[in-house]
Amino acid sequence: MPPLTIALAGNPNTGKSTIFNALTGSRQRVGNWPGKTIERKAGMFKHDGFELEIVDLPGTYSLSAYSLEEEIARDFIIKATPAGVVNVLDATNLERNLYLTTQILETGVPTMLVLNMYDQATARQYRIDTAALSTALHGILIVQTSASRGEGLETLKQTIVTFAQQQANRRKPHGRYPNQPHQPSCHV
Ligand SMILES: Nc1nc2c(ncn2[C@@H]2O[C@H](COP(=O)(O)OP(=O)(O)OP(=O)(O)O)[C@@H](O)[C@H]2O)c(=O)[nH]1
Ligand SMILES: [Mg+2]
Repeated sequence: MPPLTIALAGNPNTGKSTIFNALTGSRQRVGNWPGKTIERKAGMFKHDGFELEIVDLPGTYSLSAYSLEEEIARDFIIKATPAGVVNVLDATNLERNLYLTTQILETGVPTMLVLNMYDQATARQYRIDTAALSTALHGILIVQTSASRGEGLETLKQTIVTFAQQQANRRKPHGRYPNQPHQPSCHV
């Protein structure tokens, strides 16, 4: 089976590429989006025997398709239907960043959140109730990172594997009920 694809999405300058580099290392392919002059980066992420393709989407404030970046991000999420979206947010500016999150969630594509720039949020003495945010978003997986300092990246890698495994199980026929005993079929 080919590896699942996960898209990294978020506002500009939230640390997506820093996270992309940390996840994929040197296993990257750089090109352009078809018909566009904007760079497309994809790479392989391997952790705990699990392999995924990660695509670094251009930074966008929304999926409205008013700009080339928004069109690329929107088309990738809606038309290429990745197995999941890892939405990277700037933890110092959650209110603005969560606008894109709501639009991504509306697409119905499984999503997890990364609250990056956590060092900056801590320096400003912001207190973020991650558990409450997760509950408000129906139990969405959330990880806190300071990617440029390498903080939280191990937890992020582990959580991405958990997230991707959830999506892989959803895609398997009968994957939701692996322990259900075989039911004899009913002949009428
Ligand atoms: N303080 C701090 N800086 C960070 C963190 N993560 C990334 N940065 C810095 O933030 C800047 C932007 O990071 P990028 O990874 O290029 O962000 P991006 O989301 O890919 O940006 P675009 O592709 O332009 O949308 C860089 O200078 C990073 O070093 C973090 O957790 N804390
Ligand atoms: Mg980038």
